[in-house]
Amino acid sequence: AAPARARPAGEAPIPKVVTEQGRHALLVDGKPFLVLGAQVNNSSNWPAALEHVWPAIEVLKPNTVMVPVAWEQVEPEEGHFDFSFVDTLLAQARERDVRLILLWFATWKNNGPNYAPAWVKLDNARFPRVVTADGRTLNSLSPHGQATLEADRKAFVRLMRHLRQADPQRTVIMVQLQNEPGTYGSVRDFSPLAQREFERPVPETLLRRLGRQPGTWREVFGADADEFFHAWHIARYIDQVAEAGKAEYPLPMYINAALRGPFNPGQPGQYASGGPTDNVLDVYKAAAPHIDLLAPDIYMPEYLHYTTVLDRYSRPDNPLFVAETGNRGEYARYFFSALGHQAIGWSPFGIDYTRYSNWPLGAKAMNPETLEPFALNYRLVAPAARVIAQASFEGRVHGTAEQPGEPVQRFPLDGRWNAVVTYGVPQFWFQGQPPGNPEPVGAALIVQLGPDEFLVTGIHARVEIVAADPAVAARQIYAYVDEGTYDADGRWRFHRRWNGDQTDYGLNFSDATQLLRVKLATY
Ligand code: N0T
Repeated sequence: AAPARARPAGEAPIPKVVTEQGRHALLVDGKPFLVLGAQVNNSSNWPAALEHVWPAIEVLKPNTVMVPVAWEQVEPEEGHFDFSFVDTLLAQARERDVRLILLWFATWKNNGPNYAPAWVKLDNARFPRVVTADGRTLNSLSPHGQATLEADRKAFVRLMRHLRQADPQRTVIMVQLQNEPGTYGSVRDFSPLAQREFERPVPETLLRRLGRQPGTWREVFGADADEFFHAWHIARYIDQVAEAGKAEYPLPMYINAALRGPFNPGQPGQYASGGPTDNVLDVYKAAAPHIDLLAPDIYMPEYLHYTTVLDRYSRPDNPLFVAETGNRGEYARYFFSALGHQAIGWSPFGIDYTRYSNWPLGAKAMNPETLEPFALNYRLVAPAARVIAQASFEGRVHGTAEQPGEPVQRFPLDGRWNAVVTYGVPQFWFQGQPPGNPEPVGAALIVQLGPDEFLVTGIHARVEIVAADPAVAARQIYAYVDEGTYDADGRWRFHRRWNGDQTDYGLNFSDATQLLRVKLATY
């Protein structure tokens, strides 16, 4: 039978997010793709800034660069569109063979409309802002402004229409809608417009999703009513923008979250109220069916905080994508934790040489030394990225990062085999209590390739794979431990075989770029 909708020869399939059995993949060129990301700084969305972007990209070697496209730059005057920056960016990305994720900075860029055109952000009557309970007007646009929605949506539709015809190569693989939406300083809008809405019954879709009985927002949600209401309306607003954009060009679309603390969240308004924080993910899922995923921006260096956030955003109904993370060295190892949580991608923030630093969130200075631990991640994983993305879709990827004070980590692989990862021991032999690394820089990745075969890599870690059955463990040996890499067509290229000292005391990784194919056996 002929395909339902034939594509012109040479045109690549449109990227999409797929879910099977609660596991996810981002398909690029029709196959699972792992985003090895790099996000540029907030003001690097101009042609003159790009010359300071690429030198950092050449050091880090991501496969995807994340760049803002500001509403103010594409529609400086109402109805007059200018996509010249997008075209420049597309051409330069293609020259460097990287994909792009575009960030639509519009109604909300961290609470405020600073990236909206002057004709929007200076017209409070037409585009109303959030009003607090005590009557103050905040610099955060209200999700209840119909004219605001229409204007944002119209501009976004034009952007997607432009991309559809300017990018048959699918250089752009995903689009972020807004940036860390939500409101600081008030749980919601209390303007008369919003208040009327608040007194209406909770929408049926939301009741069904959460299994609640009908009533007003206050009746149904009690103390959470104000925040859930704001989240619902921001999510509905963004979903309508996404829906219209997808009607032009259905790229995957996501919303990123300014997180609240996983254990001590504080009050909505202290964190971005109405954004996709961990307590309102279900509200967003109900309100925004055109959004493929909700992505955490993780600026919490502490192990339990970081990994708890990964847990909460990696769900059968939500592919994990770490849209931003700090670019300080201590964050680098969490790339492996993200892979262990089935991430479709991960991206440090602030990757360019524009001489800006968001310290203390990130590093004090951006330079090749700062980039090195992140570059090591990508050197290790890039050749196997397609293999990993496919394996992740099938639940065969295990990744972990070093936790201070926990120098030994044990976890099951497939039921037959367990992993033991040890930090801070020498490569040759060792007895006693492992000390952990002087700084917690260690990480490990184990991808199951077959019943007894694994792809293994790591950073400052010793990895052992031990049979779960002690009788098997007593007789286990390596059939082989082969160091090599994958070529561009995904074929394994053998470099050398590890044996003797290199295998007698586990598989010891340093900061060398080493990828192993390990086959276990018993005698
Ligand atoms: C991020 C970035 C950029 C636990 C900060 C993080 C980016 C935005 N916001 O450089 O502005 O566009 O998404 C907010 C983190 C708040 C502090 C959390 C401390």
